[in-house]
Amino acid sequence: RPTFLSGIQPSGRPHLGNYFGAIRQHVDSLNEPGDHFFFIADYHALTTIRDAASLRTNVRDIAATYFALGMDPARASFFRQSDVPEVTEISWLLATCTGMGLLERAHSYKDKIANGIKPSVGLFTYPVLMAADILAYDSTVVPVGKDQVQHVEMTQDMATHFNTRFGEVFVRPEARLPVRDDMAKVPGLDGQKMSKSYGNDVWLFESGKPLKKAIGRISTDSREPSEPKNPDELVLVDFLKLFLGDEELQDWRARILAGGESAPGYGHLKVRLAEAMDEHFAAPRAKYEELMGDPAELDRMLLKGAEKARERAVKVLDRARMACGLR
Ligand code: AQP
Repeated sequence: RPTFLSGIQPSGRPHLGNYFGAIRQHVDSLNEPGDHFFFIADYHALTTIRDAASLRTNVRDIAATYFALGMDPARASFFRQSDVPEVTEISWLLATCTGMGLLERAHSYKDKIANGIKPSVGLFTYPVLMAADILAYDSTVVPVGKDQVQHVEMTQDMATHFNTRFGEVFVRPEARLPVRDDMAKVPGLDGQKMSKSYGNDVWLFESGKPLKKAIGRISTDSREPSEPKNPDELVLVDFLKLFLGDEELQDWRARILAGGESAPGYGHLKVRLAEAMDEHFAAPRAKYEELMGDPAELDRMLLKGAEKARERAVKVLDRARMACGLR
């Protein structure tokens, strides 16, 4: 019986990349038989959020977003990472078997450094805590976006290192990407990977004027609409692909490619994108707003979700402690 597990950081409001790369897959996976664990990675978020009130608000924001988008607490344990403190102990056990070289190869760490982010030790050891998150529940399927695949592979390595030393304790997980490649790595407004920490993201429930403003920032060039263009080179078309039906998308693509009188300008495409996105999220946005009105209920739902998760993690930690001689 498979165990699905994934997490999301409450490091800001979830963006379109989080939605298409992760949240949607998580909600869809509830239709597959198995056990389902999804969590809000608040320990991880401490590497970037240093303010208690913001962290609490962000956690509720992510919870309301998931519940509004169809996360069903009757079918999944949806919880706060820090409500299962066993993962921090598992993380230590894994750290003692993990070579520095493995962590030094992490792309996400290297990209953040290259983007001028000053690293803490916590940011460096992030993949070890993530491995503990996955291994703590005997997870077998980890639905993530492309940027997280390397971290799941590192988890496999850590599980193997531990098991080789101490016996079969941890179950080896596999990453699962969205079927569509454009959803596995959603571009940001500047064409790079959409990421909260790069400031090129769009909140998935953005609407009205702020949405138009965000979409207005999608990078374009100064070519005239009448000039024929390759639609596959336009970031704007990458965004349209996420929201339009195939027939409409092919029509826009053909008109961009042909150029001339009937070719759409970038402004025209941006208006259509704002409209399609607004409409796509209209119903969950209303639900999200309603849920955000009752923070105590959100907290209660998260605590309830942690019960089953903790039960499972306690067992796995017990196994690991016994295997390495701590008991
Ligand atoms: N651009 C993206 N396209 C597809 N999937 C994405 N994910 C993130 N960005 C994209 C997926 O979202 C899930 C949760 O991500 P996270 O918030 O835990 O961490 P992250 O990957 O580090 O997301 P960000 O926005 O890039 O956050 P920062 O800037 O704080 O690091 C993961 O499954 C991820 O693959």
